[in-house]
Amino acid sequence: RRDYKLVIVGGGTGGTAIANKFAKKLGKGKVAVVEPSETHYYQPMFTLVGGGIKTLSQTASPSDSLFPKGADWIKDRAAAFDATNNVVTTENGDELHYDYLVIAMGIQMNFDQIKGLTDALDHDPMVCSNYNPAYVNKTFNAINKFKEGNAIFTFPNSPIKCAGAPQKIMYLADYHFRKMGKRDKANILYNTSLPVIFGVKKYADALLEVVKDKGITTNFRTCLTEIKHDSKEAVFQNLDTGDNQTVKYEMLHAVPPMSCPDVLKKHPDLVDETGWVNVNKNTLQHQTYSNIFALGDCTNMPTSKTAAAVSAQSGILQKNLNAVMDGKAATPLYDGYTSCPLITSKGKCIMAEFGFDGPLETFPINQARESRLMYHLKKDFMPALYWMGLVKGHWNGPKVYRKLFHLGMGK
Ligand code: FAD
Ligand code: UQ1
Repeated sequence: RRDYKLVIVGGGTGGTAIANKFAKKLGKGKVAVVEPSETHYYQPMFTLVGGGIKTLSQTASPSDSLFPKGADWIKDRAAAFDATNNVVTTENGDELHYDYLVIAMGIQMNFDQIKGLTDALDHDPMVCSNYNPAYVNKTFNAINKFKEGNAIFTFPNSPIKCAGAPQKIMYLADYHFRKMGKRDKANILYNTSLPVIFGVKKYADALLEVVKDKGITTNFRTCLTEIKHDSKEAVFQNLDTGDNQTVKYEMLHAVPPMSCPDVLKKHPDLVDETGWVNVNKNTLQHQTYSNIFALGDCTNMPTSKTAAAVSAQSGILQKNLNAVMDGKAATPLYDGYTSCPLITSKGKCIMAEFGFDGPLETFPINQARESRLMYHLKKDFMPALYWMGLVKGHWNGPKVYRKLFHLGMGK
């Protein structure tokens, strides 16, 4: 049995940021971070690795180097939660007792829910996925090896993190095919389970122009259900009619179905009926347990799951957890801020930024337009903002700059 003032479960983007915000204030040995992985990946860069613009090693850093000195790193997985008695039990059987708990466990990849997908990822060099560091290097290899035929990019039938990533890699593939003189040999298909290309109309309208200009075919409500890599075939289900269609592929970039981690889902008092950690979307406080907060991909907040969202959430969680520790109430501060830098080619980016109610753009320009400056912001500036700002607990999102650029007017 170990006693802590604050236990943080998950030491990825959100958990590391919160650990750094509280370790000094609460003192040595008062904060524990439960995180099994020795390597922390800057996942937003996976798109650029798949697109041959950055390397996998540039995305990785030892978890240890990011955690605060005064906190205890419990290198293990949380296995069970007893929220009534304030205990987290790890797989090794450690019982961590807490006064306050922060859940930041991210989103679970369910590759095995698509028949034949793991097998294809392990054995077919032309089937790839930017959603796992073990497969991300396959993406650029497949783009390079591509000769002719269908290049298929999929979007699963579930919420996912970074909803733009399944199409960003398609635009980078289109760029490389053109550069290598084989674009006319490629039939690029975007097969998405969604009924739209993007959830926010302003950016969806812009992206529909992008796919039209590039000659890409979009198939909506079209869900990958099986890969038969021996015959280079993929099976897609039309989610409206239920009809199945088998399509030949030359290369296929797959995005797995995702869910809240199973360990959380088995606790009905922690998750809502849709299976995500049940927090107040404006305060980040748990709906049932006032000493529990959550942030990031594992939560039920109705906004797009991104590191950019975690940045805004981390500042609000800090304020509200501090208030609750001081015996005060949490304040509704979160507007759903999230951002998705939609790379539309090498050197071009649509910087989507929005909240619960629509666009929340930082810069005083129309961000639905493709921009070279935004591309460099994403490629060259965001990594430093992530490593030195966000995970170290110093970056709470661009809201102050948005206010400044808009001179106090607007949202
Ligand atoms: P994570 O950072 O994933 O951390 C969750 C942690 O919990 C992990 O370290 C995991 O090991 C740990 N964990 C899981 N289970 C347990 C357990 N049982 N016990 C203890 N620990 C556990 N975001 C952007 O803002 N911009 C982008 O352009 C962008 N592009 C992306 C492209 C790709 C291909 C991917 C994969 C992601 C992208 N993202 C992007 C999304 C972004 O990386 C995530 O939204 C963000 O990292 C979420 O932070 P988190 O703390 O919720 O989860
Ligand atoms: C952001 O804050 C962030 O976290 C560091 C990202 O993660 C990689 C982002 O991609 C973006 C776009 C933001 C938002 C920040 C600005 C300056 C628009």
